[in-house]
Amino acid sequence: MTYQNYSLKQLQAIDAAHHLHPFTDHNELRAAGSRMIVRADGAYIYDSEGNRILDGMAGLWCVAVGYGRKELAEVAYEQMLELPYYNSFFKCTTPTPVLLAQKLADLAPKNVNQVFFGSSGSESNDTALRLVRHYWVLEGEPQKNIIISRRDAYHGSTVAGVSLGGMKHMHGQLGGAVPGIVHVMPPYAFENAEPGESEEAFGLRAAKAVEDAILEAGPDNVAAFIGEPVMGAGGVKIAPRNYWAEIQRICRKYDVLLMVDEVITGYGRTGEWFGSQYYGIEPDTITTAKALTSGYLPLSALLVGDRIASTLIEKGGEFFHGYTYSGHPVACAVGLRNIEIIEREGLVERVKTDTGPYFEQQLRERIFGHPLVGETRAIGLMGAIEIVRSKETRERYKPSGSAAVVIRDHAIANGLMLRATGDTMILSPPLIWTRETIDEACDIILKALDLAQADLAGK
Ligand code: PXG
Repeated sequence: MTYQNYSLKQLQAIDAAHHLHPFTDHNELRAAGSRMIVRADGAYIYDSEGNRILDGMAGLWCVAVGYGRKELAEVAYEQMLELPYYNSFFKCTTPTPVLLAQKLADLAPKNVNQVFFGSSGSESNDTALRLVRHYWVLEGEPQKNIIISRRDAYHGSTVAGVSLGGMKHMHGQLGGAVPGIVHVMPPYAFENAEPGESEEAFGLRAAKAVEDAILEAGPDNVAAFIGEPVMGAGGVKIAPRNYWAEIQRICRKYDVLLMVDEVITGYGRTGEWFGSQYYGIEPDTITTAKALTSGYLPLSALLVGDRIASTLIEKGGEFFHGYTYSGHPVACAVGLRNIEIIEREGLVERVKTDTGPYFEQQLRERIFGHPLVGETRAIGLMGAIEIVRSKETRERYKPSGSAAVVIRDHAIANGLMLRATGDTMILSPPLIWTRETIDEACDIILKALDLAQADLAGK
């Protein structure tokens, strides 16, 4: 029996009876009923009521090549018939993870040549944390185990992911984080720069917060720094241009490993294959997931730099870590073909030279002028719109986050799916978007802003 035999109301009732959604107020959802997305094609998703919605979030930052790619379905089908599953434990492996690892090593910064597979970004951040701490044990410095992260960082929802992340509300529900993780100021100029402070000065000050934390803990106790090249779920917070080079300099100075989380920025989003390349850094670990398969199947890959890899291989013995689905043959087959599509269609280059700059320009020239907007910013196809009550003072509507939700709901009702996080609207569309799609999205955003302005009058 297929879902088409059920009415929306029936599906919503079954959903309420049995299905716990992620990041959800379950009581509130049960009162409202969920939105049922039933199919998708290219840049559009369709709900059960027949509404066509332009997907400004690429699913959840992942559907890089857009929906309805027959060749991804075919490659999965063929691999399932040939070999649906075998593991990579006990000196075995299968062909597709081998070839995908080679491909990723090829695309990654030149110091990064090894790959450890998982099924989600959270899992791969667990791998990264374990690997980095294991590295220092192998190097004879087991006390070097503190990790420096940033407030508002998102590194996943497992215990290690939440601990690495800097989301206060998530820490509050953890009942005890993984010990030894310290959080410092994020490089978020819109809220954290002093009046009159230049972008460059703020970039140096935000990087200095990392250096201060290293010095406070004692460099001999610090294993690594972790950060997203662009903070995604935290609100598309784009660091000043000089921040990452400075972070790398500080890490090298104190012999601290550099871990980057490219679960969102990996595979073309910034207009380079990796955000690390955009910022010209050579990290020791790069966590990736999402666009690796364009979300068609779950797959993540921790890319491991030569420094850690050579110690692991030469001094390691057995590293007691791995997942049933590490190197899943079907997911890796889809990953390989997905990357082939991105290459064949020149999507990374197109984001870099055409759609990315156009997106930034349209946000600035068309959206920034609206009275509710305090700032727009974008990098590649990743953008943010800051919602304010006063453009001049950057005062926000109260309670925090209330205005952005109104705008989001108007945008969805008018045919554009986008996110509200706190007081920031977020866009992270499929890399197949064209200038025309960007125009269409901006038209809807402007309409939603106007409607919200009327709703918010007097608030
Ligand atoms: N790191 C980063 C940078 C992420 O964005 C993860 C790790 C965890 O990946 P998995 O595959 O375990 O979910 C993510 C995931 C949001 C949102 O609200 C963002 C993510 C996941 C769910 C919601 O923007 N990013």
